[in-house]
Amino acid sequence: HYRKISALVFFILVVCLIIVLNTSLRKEGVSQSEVPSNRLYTVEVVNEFPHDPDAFTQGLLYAENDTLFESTGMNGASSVRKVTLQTGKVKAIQRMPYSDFGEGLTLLGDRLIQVTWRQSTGYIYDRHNLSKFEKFRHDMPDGWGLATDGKILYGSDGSSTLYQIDPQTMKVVKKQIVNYQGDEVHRLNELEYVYDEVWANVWMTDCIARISQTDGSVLGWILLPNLREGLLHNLKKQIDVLNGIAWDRDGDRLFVTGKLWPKLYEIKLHPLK
Ligand code: DDQ
Ligand code: CA
Repeated sequence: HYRKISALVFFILVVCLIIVLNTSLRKEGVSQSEVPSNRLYTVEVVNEFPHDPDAFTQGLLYAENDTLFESTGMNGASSVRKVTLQTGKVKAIQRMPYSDFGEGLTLLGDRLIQVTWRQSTGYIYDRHNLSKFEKFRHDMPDGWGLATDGKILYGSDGSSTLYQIDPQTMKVVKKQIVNYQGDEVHRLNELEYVYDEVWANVWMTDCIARISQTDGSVLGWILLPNLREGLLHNLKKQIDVLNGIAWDRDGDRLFVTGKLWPKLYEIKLHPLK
């Protein structure tokens, strides 16, 4: 009799254990799918400002006091410039020689660092008067985007690789393959370090990828086709692709523009439901 009861108790215990395990596993499954990863965002334009329609924007960043720094491309039209946000007026400019095609730009301390297209070279300028400090070589195969978290430089070269570069030696110290749910994301272009993530324009798309700097995975996509389409609607002139992300960390303001776009936009993100 005693044996029968203990067998019954054992049986009930096992059933309880199975139920508990089962529900906790299922819970884990549910909460996993509720994690807001791989999210899509649309944008709301909260402000628009004039932008030089002849600027083939390749690098953009916000410094302070409503001042932006911008790098422009095309041989013969490449430059580094200091721009007033509200008016789009160029306050200072350093033109580049015809042989140089300006690309990514970032600011580290007083050093404004720019890479060039197809030459594995770059320049460092004084942020105050844009005078040239030095020319350097880096070991990315090509120069497209540049950004910084204040310590390390992040670089792109048009492939799916996100480079981490030591700002003292300009040597690549780490490489990550940027991927969205396991698939490589190619053509990474202009970069910005935002909210401890690396944001990248994907060349020839109206999308910005929000990349985890820890593992290179894409955490979300910002969809902005309405900006270029809106511009095209009202314009007679040709414009090129969306390119250029700047973040005002103190004011938490986000700015985007494009190559040859007559406007620069301040945007807010909204998760796509
Ligand atoms: N990039 O921004 C994708 C890195 C470069 C875009 C260049 C497009 C214009 C090509 C003009 C060729 C003149 C040498
Ligand atoms: Ca940028």
